[in-house]
Amino acid sequence: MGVVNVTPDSFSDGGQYDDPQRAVAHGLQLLADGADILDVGGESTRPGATRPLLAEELDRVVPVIEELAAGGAVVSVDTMRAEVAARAVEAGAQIVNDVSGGLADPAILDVVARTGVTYVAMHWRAHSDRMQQLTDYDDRGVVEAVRAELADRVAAIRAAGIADERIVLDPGLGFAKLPHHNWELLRGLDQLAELGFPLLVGASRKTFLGRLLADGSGEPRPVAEREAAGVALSALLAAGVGGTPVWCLRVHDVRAHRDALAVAAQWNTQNADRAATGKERA
Ligand code: PMM
Repeated sequence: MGVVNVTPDSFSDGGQYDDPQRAVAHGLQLLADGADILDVGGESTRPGATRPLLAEELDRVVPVIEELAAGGAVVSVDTMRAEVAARAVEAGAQIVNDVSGGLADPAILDVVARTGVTYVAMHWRAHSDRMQQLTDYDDRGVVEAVRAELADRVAAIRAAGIADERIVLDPGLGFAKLPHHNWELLRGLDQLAELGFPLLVGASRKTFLGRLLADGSGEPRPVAEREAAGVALSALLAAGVGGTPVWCLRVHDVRAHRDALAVAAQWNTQNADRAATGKERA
């Protein structure tokens, strides 16, 4: 999944594609680079961000989705608002990617149920101005807590009439998480997969990677210089190192992450071949 942020203020690429034509051109480039899905968003969720008005969000995403979907792309809309989801689906989006998992605007679940699109529900606790005050995961630990909170969201999603085959779950890296929480979640993906749904992971360019690569004085690595660490992580996740290959990786530099997927696929093929040969011998 390639990211098309039509925002002036996203932490990863804010302001680069906030004009619709530039956003469409970027989406087409991501497709050429090997993206299967384009995730078009008009609201920045960086820590501390203030929300755009509904009209602003619509103006940002609808024309971009219309054009990309008309060209045949599988488009996902990254929104927490029911109205934006409805208009995006009308414009051709086939997936609603809701970072709030239906908590910010519960009516979004009715839109998804009515339109029959796929729904990505991310683990979330509050809007960006407040989320980093909500990083307490008590004695259960972050993996158990996120699993339980996602299970609650699944119950609400099912109650709205959305079929299991259309639900995807996401641990929400960087959302109400401290750096070590993100690593624990990545190591615990198999426990989240036990809920029975495909997993989407968005690690690309996030702060926990910047902190991992901090310089000697503790200054995090700038956003634009975190790509290689994200690519390494994609290779591990795609190879299923944590026990569960993820269904979808949400990334900015699609070409580099595609290379990581090629490495992971080759790795897994060779392992499968060796296992088969071993069986024949046995
Ligand atoms: N992260 C961001 C935005 N949308 N959607 C999903 N499903 N998962 C994520 O981790 C996620 C998301 C924030 O990152 P950005 O500023 O790079 O878009």
